[in-house]
Amino acid sequence: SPLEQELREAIRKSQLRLLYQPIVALPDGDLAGVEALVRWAHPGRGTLDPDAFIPLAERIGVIGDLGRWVLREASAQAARWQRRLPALQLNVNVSPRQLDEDGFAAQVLAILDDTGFFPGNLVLEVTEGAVIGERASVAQLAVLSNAGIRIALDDFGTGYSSLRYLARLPVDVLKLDRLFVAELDGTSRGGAVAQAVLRLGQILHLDTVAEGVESEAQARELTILGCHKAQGFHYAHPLTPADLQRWLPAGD
Ligand code: G
Ligand code: G
Ligand code: MN
Ligand code: NA
Repeated sequence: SPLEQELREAIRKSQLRLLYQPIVALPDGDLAGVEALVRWAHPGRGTLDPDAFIPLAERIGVIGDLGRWVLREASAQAARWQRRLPALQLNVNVSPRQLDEDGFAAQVLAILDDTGFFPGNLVLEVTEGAVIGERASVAQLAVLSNAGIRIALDDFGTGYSSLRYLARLPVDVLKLDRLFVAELDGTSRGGAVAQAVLRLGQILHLDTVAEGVESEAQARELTILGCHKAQGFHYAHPLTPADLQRWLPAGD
C-alpha cells in the first residue's frame, strides 16, 4: 500500500516527531517524569497519531527501526533536560513485537550508552500481547531490568492476563488504565478496580501511575487510594519539547 511505502521512508527521512506528556507526583503535582509519544508529520495528511501507523509498522516489520529511533531521540532529549532536573524519569513505549527481535536488550543498552542517558531513569512501558509471555521476551526484559532499567505494565487491568504477567516479568511500575480512572466518580462501585489495582501495587511494592487523569476530583481520590503519580489532561497534554521546557526549573 502507499502508506506502507511512505512509512518506510518516514523513518529514514525524519518525519517522526516526539511529544512528551508530564507525569507528576501526587498530591503536589511536581514533575516526576515524561512519557514519550510518537507522531508522524505526514507530508500530505498532517499529523498522524500512533494508532494510525504503529500497527502498520508492526505488520510490515519496521517497528524495530521505529522503536530504535524513538529511544535514541527521547533519551538524547531527556539527557539534556536532566541537567536541570536530575531525577527526571523517561517513559518509552515498547511494542511486544520489538521484544521478539533478538538483540533488543543489547540495542537498548547501546543507545543509552551513546546518548549518555542513565539506565536507572528509563522506564520501558510494555503492554500485553501474546508475545510477551514468551521465554525469549522475558529473558530480554530480565537483562534490561538487571541493568537498572525499570519495566512498567501499561494500560494495566484491561488485558485478561495482566495478573499472570506480574508473576512472569520483572515489573516495577503499574500504569492504571484511564478506563478505571474515569470511573472514579465518587460512587462506591465506581473506582473498585482502581482501588484493587492500587492495593495490589502496594502489596507488591510497585510504583503506581494513574493514566488519563482529567479532574481535580479524580486526583484527590487517587491520592486517598495511595496512588503515587498521575498523568492526564488535568495536568498537561502531550507537549512539544519547547513547551515541556517550561515545566523544568530555570537553567542555562
Ligand atoms: O499518544 P497517543 O495517546 O495517541 O498514543 C496512542 C497509543 O500509541 C498508546 O497506546 C501508546 O502507548 C502508543 N504509542 C505512543 N508512542 C509510541 C511509541 O513510541 N512506540 C510504541 N510502540 N507505541 C507508542
Ligand atoms: O496507552 P498509553 O498510556 O501509552 O496512551 C497514551 C495516550 O493517552 C496518548 O495518546 C495520550 O494522548 C492519551 N491521553 C493522555 N492523557 C489523557 C487524558 O487525560 N485523557 C484521555 N482521554 N487521553 C489521554
Ligand atoms: Mn504508555
Ligand atoms: Na500503550
